[in-house]
Amino acid sequence: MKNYLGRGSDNIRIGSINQDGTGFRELAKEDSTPIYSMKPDGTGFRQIAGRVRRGFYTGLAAVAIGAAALTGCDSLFGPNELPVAEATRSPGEGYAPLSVNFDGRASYDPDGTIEKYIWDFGDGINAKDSTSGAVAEYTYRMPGEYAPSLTVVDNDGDTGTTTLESITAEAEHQIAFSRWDVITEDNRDEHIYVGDLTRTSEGKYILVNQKRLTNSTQDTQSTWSPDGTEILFTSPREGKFAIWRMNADGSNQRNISSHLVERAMAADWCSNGLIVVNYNIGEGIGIINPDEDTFTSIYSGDRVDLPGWSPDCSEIAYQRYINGNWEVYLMDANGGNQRNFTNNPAHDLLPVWLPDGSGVLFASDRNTTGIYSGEANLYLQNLNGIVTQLTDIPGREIYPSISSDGNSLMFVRLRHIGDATIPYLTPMTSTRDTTTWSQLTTKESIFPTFRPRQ
Ligand SMILES: [Ca+2]
Ligand SMILES: [Ca+2]
Ligand SMILES: [Ca+2]
Repeated sequence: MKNYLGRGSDNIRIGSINQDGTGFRELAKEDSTPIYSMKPDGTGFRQIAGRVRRGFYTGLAAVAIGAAALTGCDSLFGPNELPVAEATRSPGEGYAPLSVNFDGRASYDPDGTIEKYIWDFGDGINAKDSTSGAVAEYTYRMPGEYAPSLTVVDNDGDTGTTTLESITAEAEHQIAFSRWDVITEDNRDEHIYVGDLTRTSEGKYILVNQKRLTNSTQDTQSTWSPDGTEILFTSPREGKFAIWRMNADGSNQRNISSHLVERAMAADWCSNGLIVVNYNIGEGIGIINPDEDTFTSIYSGDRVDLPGWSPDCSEIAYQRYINGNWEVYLMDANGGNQRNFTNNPAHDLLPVWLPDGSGVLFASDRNTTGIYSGEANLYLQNLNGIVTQLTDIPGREIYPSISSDGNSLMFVRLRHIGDATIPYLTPMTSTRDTTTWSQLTTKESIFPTFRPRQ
């Protein structure tokens, strides 16, 4: 509604009317010619005759008042000047959940007052009108980039909007994993996914922004390039198992091993550019140099699996089946100096190096009823031989992965034989306190691996 001037027979009447001239509502009446101003609701009535200011033409207005009807009277008060929205946000980036403070107090209205602040936080969850006030606070739980905006409403009901500088809520952890999407008695349809970890309001990690990267069946054993921009995985999509390489967004998927070596699996990519693999389905270990497109066998003849580089690329941990049980072994990068790391009648397997190279994590059924009856726990053994049991709960905790900072341990848990394997995360400082564990998803998934952080 705008202010317009209405004309009475012998006095000046000021009121509001609709744009089409109907609905006159008197706001004030005076007997003589001075010009007055007031707020649209009729308050703040004051004489302004003789004062010339923007939108006021006292002489013209007097003529118009005396001679004209409604048309043209708009110029008496002038068109409403639009309010101006100005706002800042802080911080502009950080790990999700990211709490951000918004400040719109610099907003103003040139000819009136701001009656309302409408924040749109830009995530589609908190829609307009969800909050108002010149300042606001909002927590972004989902990792992503956001473009928040502020709309201010003035005392005439008109609006002004500004888009703030963008906000980046980064994922504290990004992971790759294999997910079983279709499970039948004869078939498991397994695909490579990536996703972000964020935290719930209770502080538990949860998997969000899941994205499926591959479409063939039996894509598994995903692992990251050292810089986190690419992913390797094992797939039999061309008939035989092979190592496949793709960008972290799933593009440019190609077989990098079949022309070099038979049936390569379980790749691990070191910062020197070399990829160690298992080949011939557990009968050897070799190294692919992807830049030179070459393969070198460094070990053959035994039942071995899951080779993994030490962080400095000088050694390889692997699991070897010997004397009726699995052991974790170490060897030099050229295959020399093979030696026991574990030496225990139980099954010791799935080795993963600590990020500082001071020890190796593995799963073992020592002190349980046995891995093939569904029991295993995670252990850490330092290079000096000291063993620490990390998990102690019924069921199998297997496929460990550790974050680049060494603070978070991810693994899958199988409660009972035949049950689903579900990924969990625990702080390394409280691996035996299951109240600190986060169940990341309810979907059956294996081989969860942290994206390396530089
Ligand atoms: Ca205004
Ligand atoms: Ca053993
Ligand atoms: Ca256990």
